[in-house]
Amino acid sequence: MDLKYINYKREGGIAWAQFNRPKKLNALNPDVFRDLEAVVARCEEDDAVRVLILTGNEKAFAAGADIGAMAAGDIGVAYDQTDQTMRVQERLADLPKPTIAAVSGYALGGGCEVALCCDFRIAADNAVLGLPEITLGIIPGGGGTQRLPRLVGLSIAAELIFLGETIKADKAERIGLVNRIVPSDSLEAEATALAEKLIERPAVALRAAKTAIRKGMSTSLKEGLQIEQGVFCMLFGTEDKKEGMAAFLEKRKPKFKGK
Ligand code: DAK
Repeated sequence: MDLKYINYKREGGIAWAQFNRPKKLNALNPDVFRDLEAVVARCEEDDAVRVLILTGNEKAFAAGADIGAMAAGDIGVAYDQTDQTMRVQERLADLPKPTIAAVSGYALGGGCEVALCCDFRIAADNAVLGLPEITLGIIPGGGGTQRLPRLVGLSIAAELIFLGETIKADKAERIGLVNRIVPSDSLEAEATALAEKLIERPAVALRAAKTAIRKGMSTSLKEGLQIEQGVFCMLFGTEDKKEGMAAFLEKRKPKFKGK
C-alpha cells in the first residue's frame, strides 16, 4: 500500500493503522481519507486481519478535518469532500470485523467522527473529545449529527454539537462516548488486550453480531428483531456453533475456526 499519512502494520490478527500527520495534529484532509480507504480495503481483503485498531500519537488521535483545506472550499468542494468522507466512513463502520479507536489526546470534529465509526473507543486519560464545528460556522459533516445521538442520546449530543465545547476523557466515559479510560502509557497494551480477546471469539458470529447491531440500529425494532433472527439461525449452520456448544458440554475451552 502506498500510504502517505497513515502507518499500517499487521501483528498477528491485529491490524494497526496510525494517523501520521503529527505537525498538523493528524488533521484529516482528502489524502488522509484516501489512505484510510486503502487501509479499510486491505482489512476487508486480508483474512489474517481479525481486528482493526485505529490510533494516532500521544497528542492527537486527529484534531479534526483540515480547516486549511476546508477554508477555501465552496459548496461544490464541500459536496466532493462529503462524498469521499461518507464513503470511507461507511466502509469503515461496515467492516465485517471489530474495530477499535485507541484515542490519545485530541479527537475533535472529523477525528471524533472517525472514532464514532469504530465499534469500541478506548481513551487514554489525556483524551479530549468533541465536535467543535459550530465554532467554525458549520456543523459536523462526517456523520457526527447522526452517529453521536445514536450513541449517547439526543440531548447530550445536542449539547455537544450546539455548544461545540470539548470534553475530557472522564466525561466522555460517563456519557458513553468512550468504552473505558486507561492510563496514557498503557493505551496500546489495553487496545491489544481487547483485540486479543476478540480474536479468541468466533469470527463468523462476531460478524453476525455486528451486522445485527448495525442494521438493527437503522431500522424499526420489529425489523431489527427479524434481522437478528436471520443471522442467529444462520449461525446454527456453522462449525463454530457445533464446537462452542460441544466444548461447553465437554467442559473444555472451544477452538473456533471462523467457519
Ligand atoms: N485543521 C488544520 N490544522 C490543524 C487542525 C485542524 N483541524 N488542528 C490543529 N491544526 C494545526 C495547527 O494549525 C498547527 O499548525 P501550525 O500552525 O503549527 O502550522 C498545528 O496543528 C498544531 O496546532 P496548535 O498549535 O493549535 O496546537 P495547540 O496544542 O495549541 O492546540 C487544539 C490544539 C486541538 C486545541 C487546536 O489545534 C485546535 O483547536 N484545533 C482545531 C480543532 C477543531 O476545531 N477541529 C474541528 C475541525 S472542523 C466534512 C467532514 C468533516 C468535517 C467537516 C466537513 N466534509 C467531508 C466536507 C469536520 C469538520 C471538522 O473537523
